[in-house]
Amino acid sequence: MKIAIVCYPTFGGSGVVATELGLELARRGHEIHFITYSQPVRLALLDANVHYHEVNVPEYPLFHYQPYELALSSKLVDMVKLYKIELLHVHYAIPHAYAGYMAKQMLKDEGIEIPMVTTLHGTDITLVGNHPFYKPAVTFSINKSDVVTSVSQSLKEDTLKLFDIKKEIVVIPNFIELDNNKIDTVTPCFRSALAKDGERIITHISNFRKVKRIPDVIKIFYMIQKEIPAKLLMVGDGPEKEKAENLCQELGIAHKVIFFGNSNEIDRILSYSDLFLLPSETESFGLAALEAMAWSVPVISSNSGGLPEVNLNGFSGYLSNVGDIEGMAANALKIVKEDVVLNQFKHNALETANKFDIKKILPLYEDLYQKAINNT
Ligand code: GMT
Repeated sequence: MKIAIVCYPTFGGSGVVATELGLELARRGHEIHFITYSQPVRLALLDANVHYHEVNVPEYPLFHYQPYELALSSKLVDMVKLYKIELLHVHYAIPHAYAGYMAKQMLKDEGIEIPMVTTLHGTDITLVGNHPFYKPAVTFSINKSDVVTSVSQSLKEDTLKLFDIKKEIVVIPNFIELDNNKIDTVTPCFRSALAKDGERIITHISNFRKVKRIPDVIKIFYMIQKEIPAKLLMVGDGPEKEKAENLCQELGIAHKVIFFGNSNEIDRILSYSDLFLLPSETESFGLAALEAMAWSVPVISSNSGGLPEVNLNGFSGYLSNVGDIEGMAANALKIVKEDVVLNQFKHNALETANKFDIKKILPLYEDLYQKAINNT
């Protein structure tokens, strides 16, 4: 199949999922065209089946806001015609489903019918899309998609609760490439650069937005390090990062916390980690938790959104109510205090991640694409 993938190219779950999906589809022989405003961070263009087309938005002084949707829909029309693309898969409803629908209409005018699959990722529904300023356009473009998927059952339920959706929503969970984990990263000398022998490594990875409850991460770690020797690795960047650094200073733990910023060394960092913290306000899926589990790292998370579908309470880690930092710290200590317990949780985390192996999930998308193309 010839498939166009539209996504956000930045660090962030939906872009990562879209990129990994496209790369695996390309490995399986499909021709993939990424169409976005810059090259997706995890995309290396070394494959004959992978193409990248940049959406350019020329600056014009009259515009206070440059019209990205217009440029994206025009680019989609041009690329569909040029490469005879058979299907559009847009990730994150805003504004991609809207631009995709416009492209479909323009193509229809020229006698070209192309199906559009829209994948809902989370904040496009629960935070941004739900805003009254966007809601009518988001509802419209979801209903006009030929196929709608969501990354968890919980997100499906939220979508049906918040929007007047007439389309069926198919749940296809996010996935992980487990084979990657064979890479030779577990080099003791690197680990010792981060933590001394006997110190546990606790990790958090996110875009440091409010929804991630970054102060909770720091406070949970504060309680952990009072009981056992430990280091906290904070990976990522975003609006809450500076406040987090200040909080570490205030609590007197700055020397035990390393802030990495955005990193391309996620696999290496996770390979050294003993525990992953994700106390988010809401999380439609929690891809970062799954990435941790794929490196045998147990997860302490909140129980909101789709997290209980990924992190199994008492098995791959523990779940607590949002904001229950005492409970999260106590659960964290239950896991990391004793080697024997930690090793059991590590084993369980990997076993749980296996359920989300890309090899199991990808055929679900292929089936869906084929049906959408056949029905067009
Ligand atoms: O909030 C983020 O981490 C970024 C956001 C995105 O779209 O890039 O993540 C959402 O999509 C991810 C991939 O499907 C999910 O794993 C995240 O849980 C979801 N974030 C939220 O729901 C807050």
